Amino acid sequence: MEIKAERKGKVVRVLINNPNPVIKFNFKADQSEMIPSDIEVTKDTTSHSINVLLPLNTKTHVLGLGEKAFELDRRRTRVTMWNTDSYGYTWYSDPLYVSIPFFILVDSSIKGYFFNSPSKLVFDMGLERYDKIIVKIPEESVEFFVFEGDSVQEVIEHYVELTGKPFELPEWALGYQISRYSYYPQETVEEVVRRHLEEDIPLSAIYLDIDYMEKYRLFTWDKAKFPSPKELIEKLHSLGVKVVTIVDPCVRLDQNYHVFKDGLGNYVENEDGTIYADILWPGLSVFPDFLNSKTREWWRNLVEKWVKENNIDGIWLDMNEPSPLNKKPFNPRAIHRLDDNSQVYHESVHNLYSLFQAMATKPSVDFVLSRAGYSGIQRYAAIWTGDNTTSWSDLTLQLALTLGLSISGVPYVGCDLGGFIGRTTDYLLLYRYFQIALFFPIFRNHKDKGGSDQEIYSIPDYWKEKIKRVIKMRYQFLPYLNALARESSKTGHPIIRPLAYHYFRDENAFKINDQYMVGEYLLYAPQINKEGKRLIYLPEGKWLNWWTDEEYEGKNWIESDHDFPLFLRYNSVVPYGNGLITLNVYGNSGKIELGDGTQILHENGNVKISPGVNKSKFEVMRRPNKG
Ligand code: NBV
Repeated sequence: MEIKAERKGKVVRVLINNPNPVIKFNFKADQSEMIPSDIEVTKDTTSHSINVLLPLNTKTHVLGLGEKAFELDRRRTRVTMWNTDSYGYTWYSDPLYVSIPFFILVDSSIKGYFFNSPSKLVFDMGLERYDKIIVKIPEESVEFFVFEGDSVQEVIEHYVELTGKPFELPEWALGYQISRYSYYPQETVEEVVRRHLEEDIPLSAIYLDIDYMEKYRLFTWDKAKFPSPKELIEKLHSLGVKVVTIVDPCVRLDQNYHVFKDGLGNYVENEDGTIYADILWPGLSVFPDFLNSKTREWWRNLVEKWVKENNIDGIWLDMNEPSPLNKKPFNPRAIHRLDDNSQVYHESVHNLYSLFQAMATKPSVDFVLSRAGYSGIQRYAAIWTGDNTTSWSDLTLQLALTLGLSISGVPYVGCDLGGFIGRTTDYLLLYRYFQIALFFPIFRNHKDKGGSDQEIYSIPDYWKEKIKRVIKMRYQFLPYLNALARESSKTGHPIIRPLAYHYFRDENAFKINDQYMVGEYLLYAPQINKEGKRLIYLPEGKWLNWWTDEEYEGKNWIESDHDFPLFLRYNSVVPYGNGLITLNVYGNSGKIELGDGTQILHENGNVKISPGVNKSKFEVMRRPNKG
């Protein structure tokens, strides 16, 4: 076995044998490097696989690994990277839709590890061997990267530097979005939007699920249901509402269907050179080979035409694990043709399919929401956590999933508010979904076909008013969320963050899965149980109750039955409000760059706004505000 290492700055690349990864991230080493002494590599000659072992001592914490239905500290878990359609998943279901083979070890030092392989990797974080992490790679060669840093944030910065900066999230994508499998016909879509607006429920976007298509053929309208889509979209736009259409990766195999015919030569094949076909919504379907740049160009054009012709604002990528129907796996021996004309089996690149699909889609549209992904997906798409089930245990699971993705380089994340699967009249639970997600970057209500209505206008007015209040509250925080989205696209810093992201020297922080930081200035501890009462951990430093201005000394536990337990960190500045922006300042320092680039500097108690900006848009509020 041959092992080499090379370095650039704080990033080391380790090469075992002769890796030739399909996705090549831009890394130019400028010096050779010793093999890190804590890394052990073993080889299994019978299964042609490699194991990479790292020490796991009693104090080591493990963060990252993306969308995993486990506690945020991944110690004592064993997870597999294999993008999977996981309808109805629950706590500890594995794998789910997204694979991010990147984790961060925190003990006396802080290091990130990224295994650039889209095949079925297994990460055993101290189950098989109490004192070891074992990464199992079903291949004879692999490259992995080690990122050094003085903080968790710095390690994530290096990882994002390598795998790509997040795209610029349009501001509207932070607003309230609604969806249903499926709204139709056209008049109903309009009515759903109007009902929201009539009830004074802010709304930024509506999603059209698969029933808008003619027999589920991509890039078509079912003219019976949607006789004049352009007019519909124009009307929705005039109401201030954007439109996102779903697109699946399946092209109906049909000689009379123009997309199928035009795309010949661009589909995944069988070993014998025939086109690989399987059953999906449109019946027998074929799959674009997104790993090939010619196919991506063909697809990019299709999306561009679709978006331009109809004035569509966003594309929603579903089933892109990729997943044929009925839990049937995508043929592992299907063939992808790469740009250099070499061929690879699907099983060795499975986890890359959605990344390349998103890469082919994003250049034609401002916003992409994807179900599946691999490292780098942040450059092209936001992620939602797929088909969750309406239940109390799902609340904490959604916190773990969105925070797990956030700390793995994927900042734009959300879940189906209310839960996708299931019927319920438990409106308290629906309310709790909105409460936990108050600051989730993607804030979208979505429901399955068999589920009960969960549009806010359709529920008893007591709950309607309460949820409306949450949505309106979110809109007050949009200047802050928008500033954080901007920060994400420049640095990869997540918008919502587990406590351990900032407080990695605090043992408690690693065990808290149901509180999160919003940027570095706000700490939120959503109510997650029926009683609406909970314990909250405040890390070191001083904190201020956002609502009452009460101050607390950190490294302390407090109890709260407030509906939105929210705390402002000492030394901060938080912009708030959706007209006049109130700059909430606490302590002596802090800075923030707003969505439009305005710089706000809080220094020695003074607040400076970057020159040339109309100051009358802002007011300064010193906290605590004693009157
Ligand atoms: O397109 C229908 C659904 C969609 O609503 C959901 O969000 C996806 O996760 N889709 C899955 C396909 C089948 C669901 C049963």
